[in-house]
Amino acid sequence: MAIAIRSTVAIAALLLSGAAFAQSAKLGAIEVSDAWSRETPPTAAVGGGFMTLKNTGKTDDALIAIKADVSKTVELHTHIMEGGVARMRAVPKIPVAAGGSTELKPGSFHVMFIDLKAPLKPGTKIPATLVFEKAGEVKVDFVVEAFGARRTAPAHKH
Ligand SMILES: [Cu+2]
Repeated sequence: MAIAIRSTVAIAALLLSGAAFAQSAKLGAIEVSDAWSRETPPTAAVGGGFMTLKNTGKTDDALIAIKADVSKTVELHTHIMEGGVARMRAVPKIPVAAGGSTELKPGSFHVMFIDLKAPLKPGTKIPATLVFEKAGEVKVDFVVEAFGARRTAPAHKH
């Protein structure tokens, strides 16, 4: 019981801090951090997933798929400018260069949860499995944040 209470407090503290959403997973050369999503209105059919992918190895890798039960399908997307209009487009993979990192963020590469089974609620988590070309599968939880809660620029380090 004491443990359950303590962990609830820890989660609340994390949410209130607004910065350190310490969702981190690692497999081989690939590190996944700061996986987050945004709450959706009741009528929304889609939601986005964002995170930072780091490749500490010497070989280029790429995110090639993602599995999650939160929606009927999940796609990898990017944003492109077409005639001055920003559009989303599905991509077969999101590259993570050797020794580099790729940020999935609004207006750029992102994960798209399509045909949500239920609205995404702040404070909940979306369990998912990322599939990399070389590193294989990495499990990660996307933390759902309240709409407007998320910074648009990288967080300051304290
Ligand atoms: Cu999209």
